[in-house]
Amino acid sequence: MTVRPYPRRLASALTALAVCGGLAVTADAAQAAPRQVVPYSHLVPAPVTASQSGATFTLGPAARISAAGAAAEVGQYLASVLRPATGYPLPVDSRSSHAAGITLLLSGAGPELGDEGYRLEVTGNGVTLRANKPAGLFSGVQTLRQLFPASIDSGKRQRGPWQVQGGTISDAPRFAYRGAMLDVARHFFGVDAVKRYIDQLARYKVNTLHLHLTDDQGWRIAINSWPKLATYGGSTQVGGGKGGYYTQAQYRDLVAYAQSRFITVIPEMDMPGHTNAALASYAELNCNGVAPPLYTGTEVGFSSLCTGKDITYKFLDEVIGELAALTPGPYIHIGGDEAHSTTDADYKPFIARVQQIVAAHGKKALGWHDISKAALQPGTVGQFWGTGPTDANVQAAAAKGTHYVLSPANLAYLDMKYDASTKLGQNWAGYIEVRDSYNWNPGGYLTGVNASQVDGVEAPLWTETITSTADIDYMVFPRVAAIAELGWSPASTHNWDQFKVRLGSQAPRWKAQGVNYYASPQVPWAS
Ligand code: TNX
Repeated sequence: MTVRPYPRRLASALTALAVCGGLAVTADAAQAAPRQVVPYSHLVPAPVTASQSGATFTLGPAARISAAGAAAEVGQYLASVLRPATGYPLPVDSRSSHAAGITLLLSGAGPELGDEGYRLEVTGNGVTLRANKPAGLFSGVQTLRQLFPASIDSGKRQRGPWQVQGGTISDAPRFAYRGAMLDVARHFFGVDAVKRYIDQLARYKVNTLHLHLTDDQGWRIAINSWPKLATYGGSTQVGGGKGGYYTQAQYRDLVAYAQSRFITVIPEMDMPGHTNAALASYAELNCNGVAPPLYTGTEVGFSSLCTGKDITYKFLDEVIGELAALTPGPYIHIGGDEAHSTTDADYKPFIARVQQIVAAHGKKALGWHDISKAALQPGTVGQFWGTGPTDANVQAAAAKGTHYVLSPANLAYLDMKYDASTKLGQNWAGYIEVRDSYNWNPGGYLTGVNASQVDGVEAPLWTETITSTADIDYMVFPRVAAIAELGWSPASTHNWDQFKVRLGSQAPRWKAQGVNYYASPQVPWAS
């Protein structure tokens, strides 16, 4: 097994945690604990409260997982993630208690933990995880995974012992929306790459995957009523490669896979700009009736749907109708960004009408914050991607009650370079080292937007320069863990000096998983 050193300085580090924030950790008990187990101070995201005991639990070859009724699916998931490295059978059944096993219960958690919170209790005899909802058990399972030695994350059998530090953790998220976005339009990524990403996000309690499905360079989802969108509009990508698209069956499979990880998929159809792939596929969508060629460059802002034509709204009604039918989540993302080729006089009524179409299909609209200049319906959410905290249109919309998800491009964008030496990515919003991505407060960031109007955070990965899963890994890790922590952990736990140590402790896990992370010099990486 990978032996994690249990540093002498831990007791003082834990005391510091207890003093500075919501983490109540008993330093004395920590000191008495055996060596070589993962301390609660290494968890990412930081839990609300964590208190270590003197006990240690060892998962043995005869261990069972108890998970009855609605907990059974999470129990099976837990077994499936623990089996490869342990090599143990870990049967899952509904018997109420097991010696030296793991028990998942949908009772006794306490209403303050909400739908996604959990309470984890580890004694010498076993692990008990309680939550109000399966989503909460799933959050707790991610915590438990991080408490096993890092070699638990290997896909191949490793040597134990599989020990877990005893104690109690009580945890629940700060924000309801904790997202990541993947742009599959600039470069297409197939189902397996997206599933891999979903599994990586789930580990850090991210609960929303925004898929940027359409842009100038490609249309990535089959639409039965407008088939050329995918077959022609999806036939290329940035740089001229062959592109691709998801069949509806593949998209449903992705959505179901995400759902099994308690991740909601939000499909984006970007409009009225970023629409060259659609305009190239159907000449009648263009104001002049002429289809432009497919586009494989990286400029933005040159395309627009024809907002004055009736067929545009028939098109949107049919496309949004199919997307809504395929998507169980509450939101359809309508884009709305960088519509530099659409006048304000055309843009505002267009956005008003699109919101009605989305509502008619039973969904709520989410749009890049550019939509704030149009009249927004109650329930429409803006996604802020600016590079500074003050935006007059956002302020005005917020004054009328609009909520926002925060993705400031100079803090949360995963496609910005870390520094001048980063080969991948862009730098129009500046360089974003991991410390920058962590050191801001989503609840208090936007001028004129109350904390109660911030639904959460999202880390977008635009893929103009990203062509492989290794590229995705490199830009996403470690920064997505920082954004995920901002979304989950109480503001009181916010402390870069502690976070960088916890983040550093993830490296052996990423190595065990084969994640191609960026080893930022700001972080003391564990070996
Ligand atoms: C701006 S951010 C865009 C995208 C680009 C990205 C590259 C936003 C809403 N629009 O079209 O891919 O910059 O960083």
